Amino acid sequence: MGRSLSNIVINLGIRDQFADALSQLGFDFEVLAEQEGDACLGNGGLARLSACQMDSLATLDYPAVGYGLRYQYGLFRQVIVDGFQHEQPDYWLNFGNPWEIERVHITYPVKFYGTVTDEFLNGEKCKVWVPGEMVEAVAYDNPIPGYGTRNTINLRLWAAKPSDQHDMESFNTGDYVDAVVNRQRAESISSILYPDDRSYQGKELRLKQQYFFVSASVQDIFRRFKDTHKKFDEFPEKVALQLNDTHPSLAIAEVMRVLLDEEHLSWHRAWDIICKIFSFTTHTVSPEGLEKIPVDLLGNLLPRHLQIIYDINFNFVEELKKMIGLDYDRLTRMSIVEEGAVKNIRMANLSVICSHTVNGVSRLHSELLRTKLFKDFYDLWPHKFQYKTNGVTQRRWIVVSNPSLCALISKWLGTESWIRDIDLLIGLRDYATNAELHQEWKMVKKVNKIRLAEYIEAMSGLKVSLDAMFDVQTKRIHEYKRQLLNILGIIHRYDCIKNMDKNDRKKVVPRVCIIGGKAAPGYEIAKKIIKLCHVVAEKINNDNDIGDLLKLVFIPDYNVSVAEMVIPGADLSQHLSTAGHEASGTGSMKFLMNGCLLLATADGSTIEMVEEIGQDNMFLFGAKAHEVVALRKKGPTLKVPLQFSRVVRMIRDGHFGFEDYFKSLCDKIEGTSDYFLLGADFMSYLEAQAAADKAFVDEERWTKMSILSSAGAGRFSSDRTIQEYAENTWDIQPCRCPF
Ligand code: OAK
Repeated sequence: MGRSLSNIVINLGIRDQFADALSQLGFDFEVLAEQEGDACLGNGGLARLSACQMDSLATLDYPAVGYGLRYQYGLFRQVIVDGFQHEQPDYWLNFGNPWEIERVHITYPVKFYGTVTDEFLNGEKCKVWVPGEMVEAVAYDNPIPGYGTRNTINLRLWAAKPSDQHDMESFNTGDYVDAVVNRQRAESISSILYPDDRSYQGKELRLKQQYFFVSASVQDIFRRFKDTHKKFDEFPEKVALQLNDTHPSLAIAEVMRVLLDEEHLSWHRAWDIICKIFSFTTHTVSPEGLEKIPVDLLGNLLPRHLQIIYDINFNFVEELKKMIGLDYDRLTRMSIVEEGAVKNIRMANLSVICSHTVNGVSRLHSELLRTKLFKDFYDLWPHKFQYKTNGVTQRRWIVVSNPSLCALISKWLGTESWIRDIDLLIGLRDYATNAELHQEWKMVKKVNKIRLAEYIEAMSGLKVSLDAMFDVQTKRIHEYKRQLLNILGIIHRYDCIKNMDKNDRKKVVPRVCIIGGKAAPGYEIAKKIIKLCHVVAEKINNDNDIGDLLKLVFIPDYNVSVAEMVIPGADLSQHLSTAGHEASGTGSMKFLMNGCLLLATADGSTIEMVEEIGQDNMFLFGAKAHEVVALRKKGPTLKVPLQFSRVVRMIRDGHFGFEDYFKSLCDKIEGTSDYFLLGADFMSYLEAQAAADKAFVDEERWTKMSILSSAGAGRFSSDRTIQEYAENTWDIQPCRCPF
């Protein structure tokens, strides 16, 4: 979520009154707002997408509730020591959280472990789960006010507390110390966010977190429904559950369990409800990214849920056999249960089978889902598959974070309505060549560059030139996002400048290259990329011969509030994922809205950006998604450019020191190991960079491209995404506040 103060007072329409009131008390609003810490309750794109979507749901008056975990420790704080990433705990609740309302009376018991027995109720056989452990989920509400509406929705986060019944036995048997330790174990469920956004380690605590979150939320949903409704037949009309990736997909088994074992519906009726209420969005491209839960782990922690999942799978496979016959390969692929040395539950298969709609997050992503990841399912149920290209909220990413641009856009469009109706941004196109707008547009960029330059100096002591192109790549560090390609490009640029004579140097476009992002604590290669960035920066920034022609800065601890400052100050932003690997990407949308030019591969949502703003207004490069497989097949016969081999050699030869440490990194991108095709895309990348340089020196052209970038950003508002979900997936109407 990042910070809340500015966002909240702006959405409530009381920012100026609030600032006045503060100034009467002797405080400056801007200064005060900067004091707020970030709520970092997620890892990256997936979580921030939800935050944007909550803002849109509230603004568009949809009756929605967001559920999540109230982690005591959010995402680690990244500290850089000698160029190496270190992780420190983010104890964000240390000074309290003024935005949350603790609902002491809204608590639910959450059960774990134990056994399942068969019992008879009114002559009917039923299952009874006798749990081995119980904890209490306490609700903390975080209000999300919409913009220009009185509608405020709720983000309900659950914290784990020991239940009064928790291990009472140990107290009774006099094992006092053990009993207290066990109570602490309960609190540990919501204590920490797993900082690795993609690898599933089959850890019990993670599974406990997922079920804790799901169980409390499902109980809350049933309680609310039952407050006003008697018959479960109405449930699908009133409830739509959106699975944001597979992380909450245990909800399927949980709803089924409640309907069967607690509400005593027949399997047939319960299953009918399940199929009508769930929809699933996947946010990943690679099969390895799909979550699997070891059967042993699940069976031990949630024995009844495992039974239910097996039953769902049995029915599904039987139906499937009727449809496709005994095609065992396909049956094996589509089964929810993965056989093998370790038996697993495939949460994605469960989600696809039980959801009425499966969404991808960009058009390309959806195509990859239909033709690769979920091909078998698409062939069976083509009608389930849709896509909703992601979007971000212009309230946070322009109005809050770039007030000067916000004022400028409103002035030229003659209205503030674009803040709720983003399509109006297109009106800026009419002034794309207007000299007066150009002047003002450049002024706004300059103000934001000054703010960013001051931050860089305060943080690193490095003074950067405002005349230089501010070239930014900020996102989680991943091999597929290819921060390494950026660094290799920077080394190449450095090497070229070093070999230039005085005259040629005069033609070099000065650059300040900014890289930022966190690496998962156990992701060694990603950590090496961070260190490489630092050693290269050290060399370049201290080379007096280079001066302002090139600077490299690593911005530590990239989070929402850092992004709010970095994005408006960027001239160019880089989105370098190997085509076919970024499901959507949302950072690019924030840069685009802020009039920052994009240098990018044709991947995820970038492809749709080209359609909106035109290829001439972006710097596209690299292999296309359909070419990537063929390039990989070429393997050892693939020729890499000399320039590429040269920069890798510079690292290997110790030009930047630490050559032993970087050996494994270099090995990963040379020869047949270059899975993400840095070598194959290198020349095309350098050409795109040269095109960016050429455009930058033509100020008029650059400014026009920048205006057209903002003007074309309308499609990438989360308002559009949410509207599409409301209409095509959830079938819900806005619900306006009557007063
Ligand atoms: C994280 C863990 C598991 C699966 C997916 C993710 C994730 O962060 N995915 C990201 O989701 C964003 C929002 O849809 C997309 O923009 C990114 O491309 C995608 O990598």
